[in-house]
Amino acid sequence: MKRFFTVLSEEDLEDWRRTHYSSQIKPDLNDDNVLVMGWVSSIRDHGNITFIMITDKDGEIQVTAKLDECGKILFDKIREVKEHSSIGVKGKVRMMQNAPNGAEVIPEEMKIFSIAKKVPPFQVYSRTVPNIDIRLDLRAIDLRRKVLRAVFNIRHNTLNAIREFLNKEGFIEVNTPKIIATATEGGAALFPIFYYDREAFLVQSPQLYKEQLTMAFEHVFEIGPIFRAEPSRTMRHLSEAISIDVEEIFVDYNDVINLLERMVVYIIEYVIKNKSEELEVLQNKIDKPSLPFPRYSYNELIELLKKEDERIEWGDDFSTDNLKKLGSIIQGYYFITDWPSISKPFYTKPKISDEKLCESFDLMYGELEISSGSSRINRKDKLLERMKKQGLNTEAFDYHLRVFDYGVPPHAGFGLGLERFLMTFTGVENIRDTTLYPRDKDRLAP
Ligand code: AMO
Repeated sequence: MKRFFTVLSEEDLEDWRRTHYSSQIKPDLNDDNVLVMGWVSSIRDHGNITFIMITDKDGEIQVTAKLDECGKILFDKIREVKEHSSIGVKGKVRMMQNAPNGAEVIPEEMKIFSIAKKVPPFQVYSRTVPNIDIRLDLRAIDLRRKVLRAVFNIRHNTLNAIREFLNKEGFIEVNTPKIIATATEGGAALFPIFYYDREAFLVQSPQLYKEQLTMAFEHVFEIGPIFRAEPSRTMRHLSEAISIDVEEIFVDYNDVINLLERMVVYIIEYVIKNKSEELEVLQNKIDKPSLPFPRYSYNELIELLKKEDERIEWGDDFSTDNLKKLGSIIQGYYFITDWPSISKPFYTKPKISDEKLCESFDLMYGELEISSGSSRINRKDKLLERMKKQGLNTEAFDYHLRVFDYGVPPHAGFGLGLERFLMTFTGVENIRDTTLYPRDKDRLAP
């Protein structure tokens, strides 16, 4: 049979409006007229029958065009459509066991809103694509891949769970400045920026603001960006990450450890309940972790690592090799508590029984640190003393220190890195795939 190549033209939306999403195209709609829209994720041409998969936010719709059913003009037009094009199809639903949700659409009219003019340098159907930079260069298209849509749907669900959990616990959500005057997290480098005629910085952590806000609101949380000038490219560092910051009063680090582990379990239960399909796409079976998570003191782990012939001295932070070793011995979520005072930022409260140690913790998942927190110093003289010990210019912190003249209550809190936390239950190995548009030393666009 002679095939005429249609020159496709792009059409306007006009009065076309979607009547159903893919999730609604089911056998119970058999024979109903529908109008579906989305992007073309695959085309299979078998001569007299062509299958087009339209993908929308919920999933896929199979459109089955047969020459003898839809007529030559429409049939030829359908055969010319390219993957990724944005289209709308009017037609009738027909039961079809092998189609997604057990039903397909028999086309009667089609509009091509936008034609894809290029073939992307990766397949949307493949689970993994070798070079992440090729994907990141065309991230909006990369995000059309099923695995990544599953990851970001789970991310959305995780944020809902966090808000629901903290609401129930009596926390209020706040937003604090992202342009700041001074550093808070000693080791991590700052990004300087121009602020009118002065130098300012992008925030490393909402630490000091969340502490101050507990004076009026008692229990606060923030979900917001933190910026860290990380010199090296690793699978677990971003220059811009999202931190879940929590702070509350009249509690110490043990109380927030309990809160954090309950929150982790709440989120995982929530995701298992609401996002089972997405977890299946990721081929990631997760079990609800049991409470309480194991707790190890820093001193205990130093002993353990020394027994394993690891290079580490008391007072050191764990090196990448040390963490790998720990991860091979301890799986799942666990806490490392009571760190040396010198290894934690100035606001961390030393232990009353032994000032060399502080009331602090990290939440780990194997070798990955996902959160840290502590009891905070709430007395001005102690805070000044510790700042001086750490060689900080106390005058630069005047805006913060003056608050301590007005009775700051005992308080404690933590920061949980959202992207790293997501890695622990999505099975994603590179942190760049738990953030939409990752930033690192070499990447500033898209
Ligand atoms: P910390 O500096 O340990 O603590 O950061 C808290 C958590 O944030 C995440 N995180 C990062 N994630 C990706 N890329 C990065 N470059 C990066 N840096 C940090 C980690 C980390 O555990 N103010 C304290 C928190 C507190 O005590 O409340 C703080 O910022 O998951």
